[in-house]
Amino acid sequence: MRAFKTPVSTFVARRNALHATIRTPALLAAGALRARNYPANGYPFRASSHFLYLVGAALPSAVLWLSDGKSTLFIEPEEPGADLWDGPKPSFDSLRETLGMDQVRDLSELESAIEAQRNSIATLPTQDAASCELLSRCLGRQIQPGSGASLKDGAPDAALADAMIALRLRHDDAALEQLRWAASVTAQAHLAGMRATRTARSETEIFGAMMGVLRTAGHEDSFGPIVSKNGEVLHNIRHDNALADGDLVLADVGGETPEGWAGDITRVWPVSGTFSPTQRAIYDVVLAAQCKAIERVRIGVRYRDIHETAKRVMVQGVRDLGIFRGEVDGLLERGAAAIFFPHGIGHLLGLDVHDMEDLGDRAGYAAGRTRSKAFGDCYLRLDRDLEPRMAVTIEPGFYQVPAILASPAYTAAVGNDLRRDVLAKYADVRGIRIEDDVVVTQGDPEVLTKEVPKTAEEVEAIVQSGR
Ligand SMILES: [Mn+2]
Repeated sequence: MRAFKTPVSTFVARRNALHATIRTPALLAAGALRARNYPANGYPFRASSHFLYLVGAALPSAVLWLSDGKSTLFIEPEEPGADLWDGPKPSFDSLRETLGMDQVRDLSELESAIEAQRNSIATLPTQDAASCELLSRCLGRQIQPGSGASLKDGAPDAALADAMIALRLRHDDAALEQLRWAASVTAQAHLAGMRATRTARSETEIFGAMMGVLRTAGHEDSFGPIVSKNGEVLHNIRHDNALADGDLVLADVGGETPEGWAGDITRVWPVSGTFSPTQRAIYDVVLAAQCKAIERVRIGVRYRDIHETAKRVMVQGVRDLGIFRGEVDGLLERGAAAIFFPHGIGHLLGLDVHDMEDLGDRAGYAAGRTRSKAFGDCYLRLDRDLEPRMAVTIEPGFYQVPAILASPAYTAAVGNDLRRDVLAKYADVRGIRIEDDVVVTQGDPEVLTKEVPKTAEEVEAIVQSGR
């Protein structure tokens, strides 16, 4: 498969766009290597997404300094003897050229180089303690690993965060090319997972087939892969169950390009190659909600309204199966949707699988909008009016979560209009979710992940073809 590389001119253009909007100097850390079981055996390095967006290279411990329209990269110098283990590193001069920087300097010079501006520098925290310590020392204030909680309106850090969000919300051409590539490789992984199923005796064999496709394309995974027959455990990252005919497999897996851009697809398929009638009935309800929601991904549409559309289609469909009784409007008002669909319809997608979630809800929620307090809706990660070139996921689901079904807090308002006798017939449906990656365009939504089919017949045919 073809590989895609973003030209250095794009990174220069992104930095220039940021220079043009920020009024204070900015310091952005790539993040540091983290030890696994002893210092010399580290976790694979994944640089901060803000750094990757602006620099395009994963350089452990590097720091990008933006001031007076100039971009300077501070990096760790080569340790004597490191060539033996790690091979030679590029020189400062060659890095300056390949990354289009104004300067590349030794990290040990950072503190003195920025000292005069120390009190006016904005930053965004990374996720590791060592980098936050470095930033704290350089800036003379406490920087803690990021969750967005520390961003206060009006402060320089919040202004920098808003400037990054303004850039990263609408993807440039190179970013869209990366997202299409991530989506395509991710789609191939799902097809491989489906084809591996008939001969697989456990979840881990399907997981391995999917990871093989990602790794062969040079991609990492963009989040902890979910490949499970227990699809009702939403972020279940174990893959050690044996599989049997009658089970459904839920795979929520995404690739990440070498530059860091994410794919994110969920599909559900039957281990036997054929959905049972009850599985098929629920599958078609989720699919109807997903297709209807994708159709609404258009400029100016409020993402929360797409969430509401999906809830309505789900409740209508579940009611038509006899699991709910009563009018759809009344059921929705009483919180019926969250009993089986207790999460949001999706999220922003970009360099992070939940793009810019390190900034809290600042990226996902438009100014003046806040999370709902209602169960289910409180997990909606995005509430903006859609703009061209935004990438979002659309991923409704149906789950039978015992803790939800047993809790009056979630079910009392619906009461006997939840027909538990009818629901009992659907015991072979634990969790079904269908997820695609979608870009907002001037016209019809661009479904990046359409290479992997999703009608029940198509999915069955692919699983059966793997026998
Ligand atoms: Mn997702």
